[in-house]
Amino acid sequence: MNVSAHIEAVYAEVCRRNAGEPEFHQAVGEVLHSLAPALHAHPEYLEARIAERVCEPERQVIFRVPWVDDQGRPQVNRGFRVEFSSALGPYKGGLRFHPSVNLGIVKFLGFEQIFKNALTGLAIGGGKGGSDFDPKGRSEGEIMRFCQSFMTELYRHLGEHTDVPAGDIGVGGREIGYLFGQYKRITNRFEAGVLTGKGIGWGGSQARTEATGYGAVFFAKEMLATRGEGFEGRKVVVSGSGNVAVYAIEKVRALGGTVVACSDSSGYVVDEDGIDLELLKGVKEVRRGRLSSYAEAKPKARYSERGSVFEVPCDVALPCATQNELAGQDAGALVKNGVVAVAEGANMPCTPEAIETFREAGVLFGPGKAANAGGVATSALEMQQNASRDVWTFAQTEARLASVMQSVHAECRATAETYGGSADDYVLGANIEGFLRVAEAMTAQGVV
Ligand code: NDP
Ligand code: 2IT
Repeated sequence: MNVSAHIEAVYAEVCRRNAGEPEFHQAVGEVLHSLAPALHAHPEYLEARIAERVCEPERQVIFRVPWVDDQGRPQVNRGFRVEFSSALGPYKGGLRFHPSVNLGIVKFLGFEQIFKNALTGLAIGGGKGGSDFDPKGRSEGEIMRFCQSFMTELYRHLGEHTDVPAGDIGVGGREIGYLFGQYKRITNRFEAGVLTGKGIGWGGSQARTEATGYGAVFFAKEMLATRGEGFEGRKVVVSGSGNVAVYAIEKVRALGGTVVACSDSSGYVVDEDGIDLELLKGVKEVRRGRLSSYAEAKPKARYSERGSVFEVPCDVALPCATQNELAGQDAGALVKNGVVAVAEGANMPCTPEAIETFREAGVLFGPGKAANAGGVATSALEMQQNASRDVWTFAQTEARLASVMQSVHAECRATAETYGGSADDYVLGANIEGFLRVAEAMTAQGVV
């Protein structure tokens, strides 16, 4: 069989059967187009039609989320949970609350999650969910009522051995608290392992809040180390200013780098002294404000609503906001300014054109399913603590996170080389390694 032609046929069929879902096509395309060497080496996976089967979610749930706003007016949103693959463990992946959420976005995120979770080596399947609810400008009461209504439907699909959500864009510790409270009330069970990202005092893990941002920096550190370099003295640009971005900034600073710029969906701020983390946390986490008020509080910093944060010269770029935020033109600007490494803290932030630009320029590129795996890996560590009714220290948990990121990095390089690529081809390594782990389990478990 001509493997490349077969892959093209599978991809065309996925696009046809999932019309109008461009992000899902993009995520599937990226994985499928890495798989030819793996399918050559493993004809049994071709025979078992693993690629075709893994692109079809095991279950997709779409539901109405009615709630009442502060003015007493009924509101309605749409809720989603796509349970993509349980080959390696219970469905695992975050919930996103953002007005842009639709089925195609949830499917792209769920698909990425399958291979990311496989790379962690921690027995978790892949899933994702969320809603087109927009939390911006909503009161505490509205957020709580929305979360309660969302969970009133979602709870029947969850369970510590079935499906375990966590946070993502628009869902942090506050929302997980309200979701957990409602789950507990409906089921009359304190089932700690049903959600991750919980508060430290009631089943949460130390270092889960920090894990995605820290993990992305650990991954970038490993990439730099392959060239005998590190973060010390390096200029770094981080996009976004949410959970992932804030803790990426914190870890870059701890490793001696300087984060000179970060952003939100309205604009970006440049602070050549290095982003003031206490000020940023105050603006974003405490007051839930806009990044523009960072510059108001610090006149030396420059805030801009025009152009892109990736035009700011840097040695390392960490896109930590959202999908397709870094396009070909941004990649061109980064390369022109001499960027050495790019690691994706967000899911699929770089467009295919941007990735190609980095590849041609020899820039080290860490794809999200490897570079941001630290968040979900630490969620799996939270599940371990819940299952054993144990509580680990921050240092213990961070050390496990660091070692997971080191192995993900090393395995991507080794697999890329085994399958005929350069060790620097993290895209090839991550896609093949993630796929092989899932394919092996799917084959062993039969046609289910
Ligand atoms: P947050 O909601 O905490 O922060 C999101 C940040 O991204 C905000 O600064 C937000 O700006 C910005 N942003 C969101 N949408 C857009 C947009 N359309 N254009 C430009 N900026 C945008 O989310 P997280 O930090 O948790 O998530 C960030 C990324 O990391 C996502 O891709 C997520 O899937 C991924 N991720 C998250 C993990 C986690 O553990 N939380 C784990 C692995 C990956 P604004 O406030 O203006 O909306
Ligand atoms: O994209 C991701 O990996 C997450 N949002 C975290 C998922 C999780 O279950 O911790």
